[in-house]
Amino acid sequence: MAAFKELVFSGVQPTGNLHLGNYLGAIKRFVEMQERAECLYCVVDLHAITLWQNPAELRTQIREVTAAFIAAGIDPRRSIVFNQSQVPQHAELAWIFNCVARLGWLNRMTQFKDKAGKDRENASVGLYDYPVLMAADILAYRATHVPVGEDQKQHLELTRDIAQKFNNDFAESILAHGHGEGFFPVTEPLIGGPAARVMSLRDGTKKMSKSDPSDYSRINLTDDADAIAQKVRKAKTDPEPLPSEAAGLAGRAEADNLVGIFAALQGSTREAVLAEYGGAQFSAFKGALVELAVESLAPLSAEMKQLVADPAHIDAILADGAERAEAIAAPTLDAVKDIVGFVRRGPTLRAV
Ligand code: AQP
Repeated sequence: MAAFKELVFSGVQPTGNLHLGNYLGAIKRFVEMQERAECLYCVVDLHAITLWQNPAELRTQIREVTAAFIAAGIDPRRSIVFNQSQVPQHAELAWIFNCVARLGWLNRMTQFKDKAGKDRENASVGLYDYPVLMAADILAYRATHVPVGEDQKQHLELTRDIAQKFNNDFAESILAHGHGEGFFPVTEPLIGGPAARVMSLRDGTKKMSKSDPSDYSRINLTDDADAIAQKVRKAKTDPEPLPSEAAGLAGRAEADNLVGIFAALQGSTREAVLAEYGGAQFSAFKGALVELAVESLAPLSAEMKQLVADPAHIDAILADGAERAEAIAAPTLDAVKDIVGFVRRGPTLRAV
């Protein structure tokens, strides 16, 4: 396999209020990755429309997610921040990958089953094809690392399968075009930390999610101190005090979740949190959690507010990012077209 330059790609859908799960499982880790490699962070609006979106709200939400990226600490001069629909290579590569991916692979995707629910026949074709577009997002940049929450693990396995099948199916052509062995990297998922799967505050067995009908199930990045305090105080718990060691969280989903959130906000581990709060009642622990969450989220939400008040500035960040993203993706697509056997556009009749 050829050596690939370390490059990070990840995306967030502009489909509603961003919550603590999106922040701790993904965006906070995006910021950390900037120290390590070249990073592309994408507002995946093509993914968003796999479920119907109100057009005016979609535009607002694209700008809000961009603002959240910047407010969280992503530097748009250092990292490439853009929205997917401005870079046509995503959709173009997705089509080619549609012809590489197998139906059987997509039939196994649990997110489609969850989101389509019982009304499968009525789901959009895009929702079914979502993981193929995600593979195109990542591989258009030949990204080597993808930081995501645990819910995206299966989709990343599919990305790896698509990369490997493309490399195998076109092995001779890849070599003939001088690309060495393996045109696409087999991307590494970066899933981990204490908040890889933040759970609902109302039910420790369900993922914290934008689409949960109860606003009390999640902490939104734009919630003020009062809302955060109310939601944490109402969060479901059990009657036992906190254990002193992480093993004692087994079978206590809600306690495990709150301790994981605390650890991720603090940049520590469950063990470190329990070393301090082991034996404490939830009333005391929740008080400390509210304080930590407000202290972490208040500056973020204040900066988000400021940024969204200037949409022209956000649009300029996105335009700049799209230009830089396309400069990487366009040569990849040209090479893919050569490898697949397409005739690329040359001089016109007038010129020959
Ligand atoms: N609960 C979570 N815990 C940890 N990470 C999470 N992510 C999402 N929920 C959690 C991660 O956030 C990134 C962006 O997610 P997304 O908006 O692209 O898609 P999603 O997973 O569909 O997000 P939601 O909020 O849960 O929306 P719905 O309600 O539509 O299902 C990804 O890296 C994701 O792993």
